[in-house]
Amino acid sequence: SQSASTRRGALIVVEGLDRAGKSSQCEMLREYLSKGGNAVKYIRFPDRTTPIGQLIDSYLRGSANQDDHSIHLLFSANRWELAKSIEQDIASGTTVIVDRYSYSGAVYSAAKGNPTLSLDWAWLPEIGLPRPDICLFLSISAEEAAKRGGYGAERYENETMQTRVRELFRSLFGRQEDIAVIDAGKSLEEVSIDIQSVVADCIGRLDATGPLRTLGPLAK
Ligand code: ADP
Ligand code: 2DT
Ligand code: MG
Repeated sequence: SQSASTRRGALIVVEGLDRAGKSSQCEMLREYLSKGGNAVKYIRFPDRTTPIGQLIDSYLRGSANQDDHSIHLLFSANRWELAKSIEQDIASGTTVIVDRYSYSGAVYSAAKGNPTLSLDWAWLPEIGLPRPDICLFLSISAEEAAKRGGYGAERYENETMQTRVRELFRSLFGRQEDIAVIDAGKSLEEVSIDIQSVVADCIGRLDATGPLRTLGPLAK
């Protein structure tokens, strides 16, 4: 059980396109916070280890096909199945760093151009999930990303998808709060320092923020 004086952890999400540097920065942030004496966990979505995650993994690798809506709901279910454990960690004082979240969820599905899978439809199953205290969007140009290597073999790792995803991230982030756009075209260390300052600020405001909130509908 939790004592009344336990300060809750922060929910920090890192988002961005392929090769923006999300996983590198999550690891650097984990180390920075941990050295600062914070209890910290680093998780990622999709979590491919659960039964739902294994279906997602097969889909992403191309060894299984799924209806666009069905796979979308599985990605969301994969967050819902971990929601309780995230809430418990936060309540017990652990800061949770999340590599991709609902934002990728809505944007990648909507980028397919399926006429019955709009960004607004895609957002609905995310409503009620733990709401990030801050979402760091690692923004990088297509040119800079290309310098970091070619596309992998997974579904979505192609120019057409990435271009649509970039545009949809922009429109989604115009309709959500607590988004910090980070210039991810700088060096690993420079990006890390920019992230640290935004995160320190977010953690400093936690008492004023109050308890962990839930994701709400998209603004018009
Ligand atoms: P993501 O998780 O967003 O796909 P990664 O962190 O895996 O990105 O980084 C993709 C590649 O780009 C890796 O080879 C990584 O070392 C490199 N990289 C990441 N950040 C930078 C940076 N700021 N400058 C140069 N290379 C980077
Ligand atoms: P990585 O494991 O390399 O990050 O790629 N995706 C992710 C979705 O389509 N919906 C989601 O909800 C999430 C979290 C983005 C995972 C790929 O899966 C996509 C790239
Ligand atoms: Mg990654």
